[in-house]
Amino acid sequence: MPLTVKYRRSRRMRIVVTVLCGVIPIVLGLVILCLQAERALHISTQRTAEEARRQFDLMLDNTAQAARELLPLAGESCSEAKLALREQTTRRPFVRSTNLVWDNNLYCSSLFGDYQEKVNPGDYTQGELWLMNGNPVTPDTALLVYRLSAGKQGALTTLNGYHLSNMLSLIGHETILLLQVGNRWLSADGKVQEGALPDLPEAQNTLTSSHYAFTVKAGFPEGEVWRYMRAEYPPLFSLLMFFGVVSGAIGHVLQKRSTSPSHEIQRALEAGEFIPYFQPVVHGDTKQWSGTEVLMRWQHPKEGLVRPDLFIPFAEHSGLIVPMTRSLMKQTAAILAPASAFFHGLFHIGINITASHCHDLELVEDCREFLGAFPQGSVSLVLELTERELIKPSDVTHQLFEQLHALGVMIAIDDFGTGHSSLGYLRQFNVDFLKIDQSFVAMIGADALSRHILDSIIELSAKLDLGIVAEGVETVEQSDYLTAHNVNFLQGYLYGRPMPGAEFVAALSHH
Ligand code: G
Ligand code: G
Ligand code: MN
Repeated sequence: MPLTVKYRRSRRMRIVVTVLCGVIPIVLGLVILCLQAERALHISTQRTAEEARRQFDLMLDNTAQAARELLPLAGESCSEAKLALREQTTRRPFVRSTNLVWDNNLYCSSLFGDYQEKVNPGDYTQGELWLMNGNPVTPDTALLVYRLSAGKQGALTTLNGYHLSNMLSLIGHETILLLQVGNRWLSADGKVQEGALPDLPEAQNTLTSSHYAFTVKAGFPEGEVWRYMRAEYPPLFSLLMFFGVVSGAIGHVLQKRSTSPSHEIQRALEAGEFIPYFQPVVHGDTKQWSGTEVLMRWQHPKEGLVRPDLFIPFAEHSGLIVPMTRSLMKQTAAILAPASAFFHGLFHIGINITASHCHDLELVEDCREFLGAFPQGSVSLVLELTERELIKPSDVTHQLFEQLHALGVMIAIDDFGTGHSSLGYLRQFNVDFLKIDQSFVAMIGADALSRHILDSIIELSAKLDLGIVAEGVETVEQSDYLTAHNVNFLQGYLYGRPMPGAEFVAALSHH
């Protein structure tokens, strides 16, 4: 049955929606936290790079100042200049050595005095800075050489690499920080390497000095964002989890609340909660059980037994009344067919139908199947159509009622007297029974006028040759009155209340 599949899918759907309600805020929150962590790391590397650039600028200012003071001495003999060279190395904290150059020839050094070495300006980035991996004096310590020249005069001052790598590790104690000069770069471990700066996996920031020919780069190793989140955000993670659970719970509750009546009816139909109750109909003269009206009840798991007035309107509205009635007919056949031996003559079984049953010919098949469940000629199926909402005649309804009659199914107008069906209407649908509404039966013994209306109805049905059933018979007085007026069938609490199938079959076998 398509209803079954639809119901299962929507149940799974509900679980999916609940899980999504819980998971989406958590995922969104994690994404936001991740972006926030990336931003925080980026700000951190930006600050680190700025601070490193500022410190290196200051150190180079100091080194360049030494070179500026010595440049005028270039060309003088080394023995005269060497004291001035040594004074600079002593006075300036970062300067390791100073040298004088004449015509690209290093001829005087603070360390060795007279000296001879070729100077190649091409070694210097922008003719100004050269990052070396050491020199013959200290082969393992990096050096940064600053070159200043004017015509043939030149001065070289060297900055101790120890200070540089120390600065790299102090400023970037949690960050990877690198200093690049030309095609060489220095890391915090004091090693100088050839080539372009490596890419740093997270939050990379590169800054170039506006005063000297160097660049610094700051960044973090792979996975730093996650490490940062784990270190900084545990309280936020707990909060996210809490929101996820609350949101999932709200989603769950809202879905439960938003189940529409028709959805709930669909569920009940699938669960087999709609069951038939049976109220006996007795012969007017003998008071023997001549049949039954099948009345639907909803055995609700929480609400208990629900009366049809409370759910039939919803069932009709959603079109579910058709499969519900089909299920009711199947259950009725299963309950009553095995008891057919207790039927006295032709047993009338009344089933209530509504206008929705008359839109197509499906009902014919349902009735055929129903009758097929009983021994041939043992039952007469009576479809009760309430007078309160009459169906409109059309090609389909004519066909439907013709085929029903061909099957031997009878038609009763239920609650007769409460609506306004014309004689033409009764003839058009080939009506077989009128069920007098219980409000008229209740008038018996009241005033003369009410009794007059009742008498007219009985008279009318006799003239039209229609069977007549009086509903709601509660007293012996009513029963006697109706019998005296030749009402063929009686139904009411006086003879039996609507009862479950097993009880009805048991009572039937005793009558
Ligand atoms: O037995 P009871 O009080 O529950 O019936 C209340 C109303 O519900 C009656 O008008 C009766 O005709 C209607 N009813 C009972 N069972 C069915 C049913 O199976 N189909 C329809 N359409 N109406 C029903
Ligand atoms: O389909 P219909 O409207 O005829 O359904 C009959 C309705 O009348 C059902 O709700 C049934 O429970 C109710 N009923 C049946 N017998 C009596 C009776 O004797 N007195 C009263 N008050 N209600 C009855
Ligand atoms: Mn009825």
